[in-house]
Amino acid sequence: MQTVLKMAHPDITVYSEFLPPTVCHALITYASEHVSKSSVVDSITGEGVEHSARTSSGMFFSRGQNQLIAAIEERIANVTGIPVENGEGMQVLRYQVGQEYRPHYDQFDLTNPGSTSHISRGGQRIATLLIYLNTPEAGGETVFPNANVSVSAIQGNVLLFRYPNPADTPLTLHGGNPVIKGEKWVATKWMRVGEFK
Ligand code: PD2
Ligand code: ZN
Repeated sequence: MQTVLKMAHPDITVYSEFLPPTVCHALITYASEHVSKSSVVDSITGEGVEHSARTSSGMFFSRGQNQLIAAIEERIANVTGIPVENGEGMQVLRYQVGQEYRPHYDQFDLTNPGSTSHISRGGQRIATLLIYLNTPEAGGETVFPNANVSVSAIQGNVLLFRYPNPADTPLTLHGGNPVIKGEKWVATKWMRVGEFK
């Protein structure tokens, strides 16, 4: 594993070769049998709803679902310094041509009534870690439009960004660019300030 990008504001790190291609491939193979349309959190009810801003498909692993997932979670805890218990279940996303995740914040908006039920399970999110499971032929970069940063999806690479400080919020706006050619597979881990139950 090597650090290929590190910046302070926003707090972003990119590592290469976090996972070997064989493991990336195994995750894609398993997930491709289990994906369904992705959702976003409804601001009023807090429930997951389909939305044009997020057109991928995905599936969730529960924490420690099997030995492989537990080993990856252990590695994530080592790299981030955030305990395994603070992580939400790992999500694997598939983006086909034209699919995207428009710019958003991963932290919950505390002014939305729909955030209450999410906050009750471990508090606010403080960090996001994305593992790129394949390399799309074109497109699919993760972008931070307010910071002018674009991270290419490269198999095995990891993007970690932290947002513990509300003052950094505008800079952590981020999105997944539409895939132009091929597919994009990515594993997402959202981490909380406390234990996620
Ligand atoms: O897949 C991405 O590049 C992406 C972009 C923005 C994923 C997420 N957000 C996420 O899972 O929160
Ligand atoms: Zn996000």
